[in-house]
Amino acid sequence: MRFLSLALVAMLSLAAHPAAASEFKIGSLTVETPWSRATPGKARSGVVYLTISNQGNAPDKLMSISTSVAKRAEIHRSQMKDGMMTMDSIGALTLRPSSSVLLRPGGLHVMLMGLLAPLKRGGSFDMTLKFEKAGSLTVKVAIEKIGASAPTRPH
Ligand SMILES: [Cu+2]
Repeated sequence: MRFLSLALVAMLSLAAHPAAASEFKIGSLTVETPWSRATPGKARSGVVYLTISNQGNAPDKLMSISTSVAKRAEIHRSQMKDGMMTMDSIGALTLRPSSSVLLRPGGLHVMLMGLLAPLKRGGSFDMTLKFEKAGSLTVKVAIEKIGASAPTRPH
């Protein structure tokens, strides 16, 4: 009986693990829940969303992004202009002290340009964020289904 309950606890913790929200830290910065969308066969671009929090008391900047799944990665901002959704590359992203920046559908996002292979649902890839002060941080990006509007959340 004791063995059985221990086995059950082990199984439950294994099951809970992949659903845990992903979090990556460097210095006073935390990157939460990086996620992307699966892409159809011939797509040349992809998108990544995440949240960056700066718990420190000095500003930092996200300077550049790189990943082995695409030739280039840029920070973009989507916005409505004259009734049309447009997006612009914004260069570096300022991270104010004691605040969070959300990259999410309809707003800021990381644009992957020149995808080298389709992004497959359920998979993941590494992406490296280079910050002006904190340095480089590699995060694991989870790939959700095509057209997903939010990451899969643990229940
Ligand atoms: Cu874009």
